[in-house]
Amino acid sequence: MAPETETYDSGRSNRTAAHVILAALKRHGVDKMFGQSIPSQLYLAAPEFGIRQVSFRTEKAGPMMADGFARISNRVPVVTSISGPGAALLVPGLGEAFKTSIPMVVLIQDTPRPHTDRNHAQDLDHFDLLRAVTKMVRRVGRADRIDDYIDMAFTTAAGGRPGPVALLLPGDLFNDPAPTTTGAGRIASLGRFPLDRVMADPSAIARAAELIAGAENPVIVAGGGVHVSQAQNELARLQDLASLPVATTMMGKGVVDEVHPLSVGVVGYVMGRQAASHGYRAILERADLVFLIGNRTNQNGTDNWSIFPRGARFIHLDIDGQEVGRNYEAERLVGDARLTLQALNGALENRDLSRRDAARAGLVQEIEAGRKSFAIEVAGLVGSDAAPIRPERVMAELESRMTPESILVADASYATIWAANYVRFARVGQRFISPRGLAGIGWGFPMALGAKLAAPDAPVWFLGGDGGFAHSWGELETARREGIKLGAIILNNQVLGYQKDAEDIGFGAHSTACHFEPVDHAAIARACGWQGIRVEAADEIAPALAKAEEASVPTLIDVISDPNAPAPITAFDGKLQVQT
Ligand SMILES: Cc1ncc(C[n+]2csc(CCOP(=O)(O)OP(=O)(O)O)c2C)c(N)n1
Ligand SMILES: [Mg+2]
Repeated sequence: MAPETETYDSGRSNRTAAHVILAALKRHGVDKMFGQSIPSQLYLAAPEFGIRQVSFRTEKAGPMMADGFARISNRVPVVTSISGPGAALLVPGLGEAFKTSIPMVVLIQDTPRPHTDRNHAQDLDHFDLLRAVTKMVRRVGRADRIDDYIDMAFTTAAGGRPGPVALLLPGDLFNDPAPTTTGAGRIASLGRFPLDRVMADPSAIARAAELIAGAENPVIVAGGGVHVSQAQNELARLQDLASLPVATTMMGKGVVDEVHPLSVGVVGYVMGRQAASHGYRAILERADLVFLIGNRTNQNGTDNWSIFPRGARFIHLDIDGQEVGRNYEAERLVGDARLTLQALNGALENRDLSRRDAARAGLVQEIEAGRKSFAIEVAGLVGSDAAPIRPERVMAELESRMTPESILVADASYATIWAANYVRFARVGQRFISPRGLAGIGWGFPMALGAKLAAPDAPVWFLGGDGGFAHSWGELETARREGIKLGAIILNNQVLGYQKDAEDIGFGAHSTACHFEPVDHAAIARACGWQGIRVEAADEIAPALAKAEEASVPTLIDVISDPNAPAPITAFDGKLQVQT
């Protein structure tokens, strides 16, 4: 006989489809849903199932908070929304999650079944709306299929290459009586990712081991897929076993210990003069073998597909075979990174690695020399007392407060680049989160709220520009209401910095949108119940960070920062001499 499950008590006549949905979610380990009251029937019944609502002020924050939560917890979050306007506001966050392979299940209250295609108040074609930003969209037409569809949604979101899935639930469905058959006996709990670990072809793994053992100048470039797969320890083992220099993309930052003697930091479009990886271009340029792991080989991660030499061979390990060979013809390792690296390490243990062993001392020396010259190059900036404040100084102060457990979330624009270059992560698997899927400004703050929900005991810092933060001010109150305590640092340079600098370089002028009127973010924060601290002098940064740590409420530090401080983007090098 099928085991009894806690799905719902089908014997009670007042049970509805809403209860069936909640029981299925509970079975998948869901204990919170990101939403704003709708679908009401779900939220009103949710406490019965031990599921609570995490609400927000702007619906676009929902999937962004869920994204931050998923990246830290490796759990599949659930987001809910109303049809039409609410669904439209899901698109930006879903787009980010789709591009960066972060799963979530989105439940959208859709037009009631009797009203389809009659210009119902908030009707939209949700299939077309969501097609570009989801792995799957389905409409659930009958209460007796709810468990089928919820299970399918979790399987699709968390399986293979993870990503968002949307279920459209007609508004009248929630009140349908619970069918007596559905769900009974189901025990599958599918709310974690990666859902199914599959290993790459063993013969391809053997060939990869041979290539690595025989290469003169191999290099690993690890991406966010290593975090998704939780393959950090296997990568660390590979780095040491085969004495491989390991670089990461922005998404991959933290997958290796960045102070390990064989770690070269973040590479890609940020290798300009004052970048931490500036001195390591040679390691990439002379590579005869590039091992890409969980790496989309996207524009920024490859600096316009320019950082690898033409003659290099590639090994590419990814869960999505479509990514393998997209930009570089490669030995194909299609599978889960953790499982495949375990097997690869096993294969390498049985090989002659004397060539790799012999290369180690030279590499360690080269990497150490790069670190030293970086430290000399940026000493004046990280120690700068200038006002307005240099972002590099802010980063140095922040780095000194980071613990191995700290999570740093940076918004798009320069904040990501400052953090990636100037805050080194000295722990395997430490987390840096940044919206690199669409590189949209304004995603970072809600992501930070979600990250803190996933790791309530970890210190969480958010770093963002003033332009991007204006996209998400509304969520300040959310943090207070939900009891989310974090530190937010705003680089208040009164300008769309990256945008302005790119226009100045590209066109010799910038548009009128780039400069803002002064904004007092500390006052905005205080108005929402935060501790708000304005910092105008460099020596005020450290005390402000300490106050943030000590406070019982979240703290915003509004740093009046230098508008003429371009981040070390390679393409910007030496091109912004005159800055106005
Ligand atoms: C949603 C969105 N719109 C536009 C852009 C283009 N963009 C890239 S950086 C940037 C400026 C961001 O300014 P701010 O957040 O103040 O950061 P700063 O560069 O000044 O540190 C803009 C508008 C973007 N990335 N995302
Ligand atoms: Mg700015």
